[in-house]
Amino acid sequence: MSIASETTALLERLGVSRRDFEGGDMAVRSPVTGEKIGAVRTASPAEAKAAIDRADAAFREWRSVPAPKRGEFVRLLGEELRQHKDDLGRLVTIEVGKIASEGLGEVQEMIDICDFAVGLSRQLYGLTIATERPGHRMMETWHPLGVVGVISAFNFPVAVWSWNAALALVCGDAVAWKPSEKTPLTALACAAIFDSAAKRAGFVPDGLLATLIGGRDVGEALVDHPKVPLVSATGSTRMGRDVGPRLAKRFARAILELGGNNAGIVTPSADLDMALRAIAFGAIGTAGQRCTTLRRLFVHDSVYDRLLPRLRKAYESVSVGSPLTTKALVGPLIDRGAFDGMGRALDAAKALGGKLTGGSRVGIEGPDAFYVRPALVEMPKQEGPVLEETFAPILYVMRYSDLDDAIVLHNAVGAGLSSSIFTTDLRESEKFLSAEGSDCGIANVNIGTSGAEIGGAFGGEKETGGGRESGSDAWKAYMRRATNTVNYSSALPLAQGVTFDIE
Ligand code: UN1
Repeated sequence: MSIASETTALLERLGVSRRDFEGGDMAVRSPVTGEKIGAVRTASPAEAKAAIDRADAAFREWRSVPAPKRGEFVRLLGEELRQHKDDLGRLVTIEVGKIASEGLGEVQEMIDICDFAVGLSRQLYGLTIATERPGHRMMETWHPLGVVGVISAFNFPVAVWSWNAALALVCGDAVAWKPSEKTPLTALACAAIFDSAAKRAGFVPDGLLATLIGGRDVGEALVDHPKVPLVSATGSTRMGRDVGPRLAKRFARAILELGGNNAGIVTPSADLDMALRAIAFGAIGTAGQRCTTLRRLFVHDSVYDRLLPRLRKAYESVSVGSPLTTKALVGPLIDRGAFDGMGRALDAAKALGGKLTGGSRVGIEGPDAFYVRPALVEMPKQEGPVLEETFAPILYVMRYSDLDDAIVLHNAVGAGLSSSIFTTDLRESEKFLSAEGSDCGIANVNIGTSGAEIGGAFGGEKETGGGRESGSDAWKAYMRRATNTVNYSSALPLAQGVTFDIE
C-alpha cells in the first residue's frame, strides 16, 4: 500500500471525511518519502474570524457547565484517544516522520494530560485569605477566561494541542487552534476525535473547538482577534518576537514556548553508561527535532577521553531509515529547509575548528526525503552556531575543567528551556539545581533534557518565552482570578484604618 492510500485509510478510520483532505489548496507531504499524502482546504482570515466568534459563543455556554462535568468530557476525549492510539500514532509517523514508539509516545502524552485534567476539574481551588477587617471574608475565585488560542509546531503536532486544550476545556474555555502548515492532517484527526467525544458526551456546545487550517494570515487573525484573551504559541523565537508584542498591544496573555538550546554537563563522577544513553536519546532522538533536544554538551577533562570514543561510535552506528518500513532509530528531517539549515550550521562550525562525526545526507528514500546521519561536533569553544538553536540533530561537545565555568557557559545562550547534569556527587547536582545553577525552566539530574512528563509545568526562561503549559499549576494561566471580599457584619470598616464618615 502506498503512503497516500494508507493515510486515507487512517484518516477515514479516525473519522475525517475525504472532502477535508482531498482536493484542497494546500498540499501535504510525508517527510518519510516526500510524497504527497493529501490536499487540505485552508481557511481565509474572514472564515477564521467567524470560527473564533462561534467558539466565543460556545464559551458563553461552556463556562456555566460545572467543572467536574467539563472534566467528564475530557475523560471521554481521553478514552477516544486510547481507542485511536495506534492509528493516530501511525499518522504522526507518516506526517512528521517520527519513529513508531515516538509517534505512539506522543499520543500517550495526550492521554496522560487528559487524565491529569480530569482530576484537575475537581481541584480548581482558590484560597481563603485572612482579612484585616472583622466580620469579613476574603477569597479567590477562578473563572473561565474565554477562547484560548493555540498555535502549535510540526514537531509535536498533537501533544502540544492537547496540553493546552485539555486544561482549557476543564477550565471552562473554548479553543481556537492553528496547527503548523506542515501537519494539518493530524490536526484534522484530533478535531474528528474531539467531535466524537463531544457526541458521546451530549452536552458540549457546537463550535467549542475551532480548527483553523491555514498560513500566516490565519495565525494573525487568531492573534489579533479581540475575543481571544490568551494565546499559547509553540515555535521559533522569531515567531514569538512577532506574536508576543501583538498580544501585548491588546493586553492579551501569552504562553510562549519558543526555542531551546539545551545543554548537559558530564562531571567527573558521572555514571558514563547512563550518561551515554541519555545523551544519545536527547541529541539523536526525534532526529534532533524536539524543542528539548540536547544541543550542547560540556564534558569534564577527566572523563572526556573515555566518553567521546563511545559517543562517536554511537553516532557512527545508529540506524537511520524510514520509520514506516524499518526499525531505525532516526527518521527523516521534516523538509529541505531543515536539511539546508543543518548544512549551514555544520559549515559554520567547521570553519571555527569543529571536528565533525556524521552529519552527511543518506539518500535512502529518494531525492525528496531528507535523511541525515546525526552530527557530533567537537568544538574548541562555545561560539557561532553553538549559540543558536538549529532544528536538526547536531550535538556540539566542549571540554571543561571547573564546574562554575561550565555553568556560566551553560547559561550563556539566549534560550532557557531544558538542561541536565550527569553526576553522582550531591554537591554538584544541588549546585546545578540551585539559584546559582541552571537558568532553565527544566533542570534535570541524571536524565536527558528531553522527554518531560506531563505532570510538571513545561516551558522555559529568557528567549524561550517564559510560558508554562501542561502540569503543576499551569492551569492558572487559562483562568481569570477574582478576589472577593464579603462583609457579613453590620458595620463598614475601611481597609488600612481609613475613615470616611459622611454627614
Ligand atoms: C516540544 O518539542 O515542543 O519534553 C515539546 C519533551 C516532550 C515535549 C517536547 N514531552 O521532550
